Amino acid sequence: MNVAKKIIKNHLVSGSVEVGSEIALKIDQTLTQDATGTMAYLQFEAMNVLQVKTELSVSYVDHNTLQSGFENADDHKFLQTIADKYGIIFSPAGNGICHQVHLERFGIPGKTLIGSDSHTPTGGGIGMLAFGAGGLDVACAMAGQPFYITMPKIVKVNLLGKLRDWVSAKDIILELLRLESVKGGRGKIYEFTGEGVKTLSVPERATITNMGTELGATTTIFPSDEITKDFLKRQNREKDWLEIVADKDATYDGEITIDLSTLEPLIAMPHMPDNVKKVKELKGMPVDQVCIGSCTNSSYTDMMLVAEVLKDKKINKNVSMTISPGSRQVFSMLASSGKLFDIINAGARVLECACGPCIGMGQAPKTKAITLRTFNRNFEGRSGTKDAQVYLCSPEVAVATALTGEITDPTSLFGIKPKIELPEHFYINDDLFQKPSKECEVVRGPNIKPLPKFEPLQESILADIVLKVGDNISTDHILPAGAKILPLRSNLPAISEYTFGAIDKNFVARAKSVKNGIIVGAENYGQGSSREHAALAPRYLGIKFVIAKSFARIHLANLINFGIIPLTFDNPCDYELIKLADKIEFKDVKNVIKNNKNLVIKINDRPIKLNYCFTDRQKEILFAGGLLNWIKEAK
Ligand code: MIC
Ligand code: SF4
Repeated sequence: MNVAKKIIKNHLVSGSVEVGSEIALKIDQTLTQDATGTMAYLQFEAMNVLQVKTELSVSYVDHNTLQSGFENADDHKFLQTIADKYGIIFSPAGNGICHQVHLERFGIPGKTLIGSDSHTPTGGGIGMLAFGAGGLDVACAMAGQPFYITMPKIVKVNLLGKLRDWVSAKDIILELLRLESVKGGRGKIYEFTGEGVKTLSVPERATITNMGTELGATTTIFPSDEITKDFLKRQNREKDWLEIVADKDATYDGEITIDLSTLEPLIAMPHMPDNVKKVKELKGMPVDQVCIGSCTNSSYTDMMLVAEVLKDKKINKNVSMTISPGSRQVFSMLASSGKLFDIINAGARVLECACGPCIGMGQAPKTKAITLRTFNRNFEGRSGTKDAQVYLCSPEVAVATALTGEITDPTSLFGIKPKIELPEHFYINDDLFQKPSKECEVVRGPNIKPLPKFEPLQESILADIVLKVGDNISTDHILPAGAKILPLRSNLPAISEYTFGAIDKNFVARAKSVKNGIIVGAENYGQGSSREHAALAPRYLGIKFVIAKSFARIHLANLINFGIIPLTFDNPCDYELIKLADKIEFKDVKNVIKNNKNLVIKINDRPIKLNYCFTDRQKEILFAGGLLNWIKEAK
C-alpha cells in the first residue's frame, strides 16, 4: 500500500476504497481560523453537542488581525470564549498562521486532520492526511461525525535528484502546477516518493503540500520518515513520530516524475498560480513590492535565509518589502538569534505573524503595481488592488529581487547559497496556547449575527439565470476577502452584499429581484479557498442551482451543505446556449434526483441535459435545504 491508502484504511468508517466511490473517514484533529471559524462554531453550537469529540481541535486567529473597527476584535473574543467552553485549544492573534503553527506544535504523522481552510494539506509535510473543508464539515467532525470525500486517485510524484543552489521547494510545486494546472489535481491525492524526498526537510515538504492545494487536489502527502522524526525531535515531540512509508510494492493510480537537479527558479505570473515561467524569462522587470511570508513560505529556514541574504545590504529604494514570520516560534528565534536586526536594517517592514498581505489584510500595493510574493495565490484583486500584478515565487527569488528592484534570478546574483540548518532545538513556548477551562460563557458582540434558516427543497422550481461566468472562477471572485469585507464573516446579511462584487456590481440586486436564482459557471467553478461564505451568501440571496462544466471539490461540498444544487452540463457546448435572464423550470426536481432520473431543462424549447451525482446522504441534505437542517431532522 502507499502512504495515503494506509492512513485512509486506518480511518475508514464506511465505503470502499475504490476510486470514485464515497468514503467516510474518522477525523482525529480539526483546525479552524478566524475568518471561517466564527461560522463553523455557530454551526457547531447549533448541533447541541457538549464538548468536541476529536482527539484535538485548535482554533487559530491569524486572518482578521487588522482591527480598524470593533468587528474583528468581537469575533476574536467570541472564538476565545467558545473554544474555552467546548474543549478547544485557542491560539490568539499574534501566535502565527494556523498551518505553520499546527505543523510545528500539533500535527502528528498518520493522523487525519480537517481544517476550515483550504491549505490544511500543509500537514501532509509530516505525513498527516490533511484536508481543507467548509466550516460546517469541520463542525461536524468536532461533533464526532466522519468526513465524507470521494475516494481520489493516488498519484505518485517521483522526485529524483537534488535541488541546485538557489532553487527551492517552491520551485518544485510551481513546476507541478506548470505540468498539471490549477484543475489537474481534482479527484487526486499527490503522494511524494523517490530519492529526492530524502533531500527535503519538513519545512520544504510543507511548502509543497501547502501549495498542492492550488492544483485543486484532494490533498498532498509525504511519507513520515527519519527526516520527519528529526524535525519532531527538534520540536521536542519525538514521541509523536510514527513511521509511515509506502510499501516497496505499493501501487498508484498514476505517476509523474520530476528531476530536481534540472529545475530552475520559477515564477507564477498574474493571475493564476499555474501561469508559470522561468524567472530568467522575466529578468529585469521593475518591481514595486516584495512580500515574504504566508503559510507557504514563512518557516524558520525561509526567514533565516532571507535574513542571511539581507545582512549588510539595502533593499532597493523603489521596493516596499514586507516580512511576516509564520509563527511566534519563528519570530522569537529570528529575534533571539539577532537575525531580525539584519532584516530591519536592510529596510524591510516587519509585520506580525499572520496571513496579512496574502489575504489583502493590509499592504495593498499601489495602482498597477508589480508585486512579488512568496505566497500561494495571485487571483485578480486578492491583494486589495484590482489592477495590481501579483507574481508568486520563492523567498530566494523574492529577496534577490528586493535588493535589485527588478525580477532577478538568484543563481545569477549570488555565489554559493548559505546553508541554513534546522536549529537543534526550536524555541518552544506552549504557554501561549490557551487550554480550555470548559466553563466559560460565550461572548457575542454585535458583529455576530445568528445563523439564517433555509427552506427545504421544493418539488418544482422556476428559476432565473442571474449570472454567467467563465472558467476557473475562484471563491475570491465569488466572495472577495480583504480588509474591508473579511470583518463581516460572522454577519451573513452584511457580507452577502459583496457577492460577486468584483465581477458584476449588479449581481446582488439582480439575485434579490427574483425568487430563485441560477448561476452558470464553466470549468473548475469555485476553485481556491474553503470559505463556505461563497456558498452561504449566494444561498442567502436566493440561489438554488449552480450549473457548470465542472466544480472544485471543497466548493462543491459547500454548495451541497447549504442546499444549493450543483449540476453539470452533459454536453459542455450547451454552456453557450444559456444566457442571462433565461428562465428555467425544474419540474418535479426532487423526484427526479431522488430516483436518479434524467434531468433535462429547456431553453427556448431546446432540451439541455444536466448531470448530477449525489449519494443518498447528499440527496437527503439537499432535500432538507442543507446539512444543518438535515442533522436537526435526524435528531
Ligand atoms: C485563503 O487563502 O483564501 C483563505 C483566506 O485562507 C481561505 C479561507 C477563507 O476564505 O477564510 C482558504 O484558503 O480556505
Ligand atoms: Fe492565510 Fe494566505 Fe495561507 Fe490563506 S493562503 S491561510 S490567507 S497565509
